[in-house]
Amino acid sequence: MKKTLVLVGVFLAAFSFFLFAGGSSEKPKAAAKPATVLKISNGINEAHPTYLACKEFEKIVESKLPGKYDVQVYANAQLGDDVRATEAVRMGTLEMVATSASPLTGLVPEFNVFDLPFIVTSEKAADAIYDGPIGAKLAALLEPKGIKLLSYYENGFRQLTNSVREVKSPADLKGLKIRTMQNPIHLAAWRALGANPTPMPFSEVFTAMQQKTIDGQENPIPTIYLSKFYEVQKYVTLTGHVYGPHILLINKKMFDSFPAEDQKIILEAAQASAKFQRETNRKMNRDFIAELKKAGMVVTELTPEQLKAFQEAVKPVYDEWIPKIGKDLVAEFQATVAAVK
Ligand code: TK8
Repeated sequence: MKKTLVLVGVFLAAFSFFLFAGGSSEKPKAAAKPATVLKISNGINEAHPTYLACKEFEKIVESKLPGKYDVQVYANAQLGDDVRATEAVRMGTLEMVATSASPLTGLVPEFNVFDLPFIVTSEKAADAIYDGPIGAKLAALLEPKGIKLLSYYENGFRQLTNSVREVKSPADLKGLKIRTMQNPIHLAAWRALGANPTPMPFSEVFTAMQQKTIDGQENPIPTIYLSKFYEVQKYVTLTGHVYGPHILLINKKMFDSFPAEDQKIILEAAQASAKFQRETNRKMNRDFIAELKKAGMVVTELTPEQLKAFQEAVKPVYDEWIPKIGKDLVAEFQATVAAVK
């Protein structure tokens, strides 16, 4: 009986508190600070590992810092393609972007090192670059530009696709109009190979191939498959000519304004999402070759001799670009790759 009374009392007290405090129409005096919105721009669709990893980042940040951050991931270049979204992050009109590094080399020319054809030879070598001193050095170069690099995702080995003919040698490229990223080395390399390259933001590529304003493009297998390029392209050649990173960036001034403990959690979340991203991308990279064949594409593997013809043809690109990127950086990069083999 006594117990029941106590319970009723507690209940009434709670109820009246709710009526007079919670239920009052007046605003509470100390309103909770609204969550800081972190929008992340993505250039590819919701099925791509980079988008999935950004969602992973969202999940970790929001569960470890409840109510403090509201991470929102946008796909399909809704917030701008790589160049525009990165510029927005730099200006502080957008918080974050997951972008290819290649279109940003106007900002930090050293990032061009990734674009030297055939410089990265394996996924393991890529990890050694990303997670070692070179990855850190390149990240530091973005900071004076107002950008903080949170982690290295991967885009992966880029492969050539086209709708005209099977490509087994540079001679087969003659006259083919190939879309490239907005990057000078990519343009130079495809010119050296005999193709007719044209730069274009990723978001315009599918339509350009459909309307045949371009014959082909080059991107990693997961992107080719998930963007349904097989609907408008017949041939894929496993050139693996460039291994590109996707980098997760945030406006530096904003990041610096966060409390130290939040910064730590955000960085850890970025690292954890990168691990997930690379694993997912690598699995898709293996699995989707069969899917492309099923979808009707002709997949051409090059023999070592055939590949050599491509490597020889792009040598002049190295001669021209090593001085611009920095001899020491290129040498350190190559030594890191060689040490992994
Ligand atoms: C997506 C791009 C894409 C890249 C390209 O925003 O542009 O071809 O490979 O992944 O970053």
